[in-house]
Amino acid sequence: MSQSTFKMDEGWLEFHPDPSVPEFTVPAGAVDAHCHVFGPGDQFPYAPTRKYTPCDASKDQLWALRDHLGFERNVIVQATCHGTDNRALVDAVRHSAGKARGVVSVGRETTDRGLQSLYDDGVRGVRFSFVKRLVDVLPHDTLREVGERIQQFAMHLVIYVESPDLPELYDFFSSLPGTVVFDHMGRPDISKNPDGEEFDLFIRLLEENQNMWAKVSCPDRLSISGPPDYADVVPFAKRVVETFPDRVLWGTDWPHPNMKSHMPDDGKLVDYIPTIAATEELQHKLLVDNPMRLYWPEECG
Ligand code: 0GY
Repeated sequence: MSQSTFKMDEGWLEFHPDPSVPEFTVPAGAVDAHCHVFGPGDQFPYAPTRKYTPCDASKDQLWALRDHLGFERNVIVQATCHGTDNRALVDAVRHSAGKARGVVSVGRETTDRGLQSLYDDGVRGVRFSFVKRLVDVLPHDTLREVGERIQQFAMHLVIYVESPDLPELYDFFSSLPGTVVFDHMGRPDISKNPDGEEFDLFIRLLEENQNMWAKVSCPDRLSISGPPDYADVVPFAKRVVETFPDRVLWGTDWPHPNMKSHMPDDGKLVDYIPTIAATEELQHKLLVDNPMRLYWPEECG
């Protein structure tokens, strides 16, 4: 992969060059609701505040993966390596022929006019990270202010947080307006019991707040037992899918930033889906109905 101005971090794992064809056929109209584009850095520079420099991962490579896996649409999520400069993401969404939506990262300096312009480009959500290794400042105040301002545009919040930090953030998250989506099930500690105290708290958060959704993505990030079936993550994701069938989303997380243990085969990640959503009905909700309702409501009749 060519890369000139920016050199990817030492030891950076690049996305799988040749993912397998999945054995599981996703339903027609399926949405990959969590993926990223990186650069290309020469065209869309990485942020000076970034905590990592990835390999470039372009929109055309993302469309190729989408087609290879049998998906129809993407939700592209701003990663912290691009900070609040959403140009790479917006460029991808604009060139997607309506097949992608975006979730950006913005600061309080973004005006309502700026939010409107992002909405017009296909952006439907704003993401805030509470993962300490990825950000310099935890974004409570900005999140509250921006979270209130985006309601007028029918945009929603996306939050990235890790399970040890949930207890102290529980009340804050519960007070947020509108739809709130949690990345990767709030990153549970998979060495713990899926019916234990820690994961119960995440389940309770969604039970008590009907406005909250969860992405049952990234078994590769959470698993200790590892690929290809990520068996230890299954009971966690299955519990979320079966408890909240109308409030779950799934995504590849391509190009899998910051993976240290291995690089997943995206085809095998698709084969993981029926292990957490066992029936056709659950699969359809997870991959089509739910993401369409959140990201393309105008097509839902
Ligand atoms: C992810 C995972 C990570 C990174 C980011 O915004 C990001 O930089 O999302 C991570 O390092 O856990 O959600 O794809």
